[in-house]
Amino acid sequence: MSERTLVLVKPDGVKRGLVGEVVSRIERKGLSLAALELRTVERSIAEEHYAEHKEKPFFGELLEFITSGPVVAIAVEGPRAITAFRQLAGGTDPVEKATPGTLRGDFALETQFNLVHGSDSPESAERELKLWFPDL
Ligand code: IDP
Repeated sequence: MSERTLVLVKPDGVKRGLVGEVVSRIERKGLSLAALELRTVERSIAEEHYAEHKEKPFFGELLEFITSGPVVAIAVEGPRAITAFRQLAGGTDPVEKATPGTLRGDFALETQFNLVHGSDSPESAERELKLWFPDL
């Protein structure tokens, strides 16, 4: 059974030229791309995207960061795509939680600048895909 998940290459990943690396790992895993777009995020979309973190102390910085430059938004499709991409990404803290071999484990050092986003559940995936790709 196929499912879809929302992946973002965050502004740090785009600035560092790591879009190809992220897309390559998604494709090598066997997942496919249902939609892909380079986009600078409006603040309102960023706020909705990260609504669950509204009360967190890092919310302000997170919004500044995610709107600081273009991101690449990707609708990724395949069997267990949500979990499959979370495994490719690695844990949120790229040093303590993400292991080498994962995107964050291989390419990131700071929790905020952790390169990629991936939806964390079927409910989040549905909500986030509607927000980023309403016509998909
Ligand atoms: P996830 O991206 O692995 O699902 P979440 O806990 O949903 O992790 O956090 C969303 C994003 O917020 C993280 O990817 C990271 O960029 C940022 N973030 C999370 N925790 C912190 C923190 O303690 N300080 C700064 N930024 C954080």
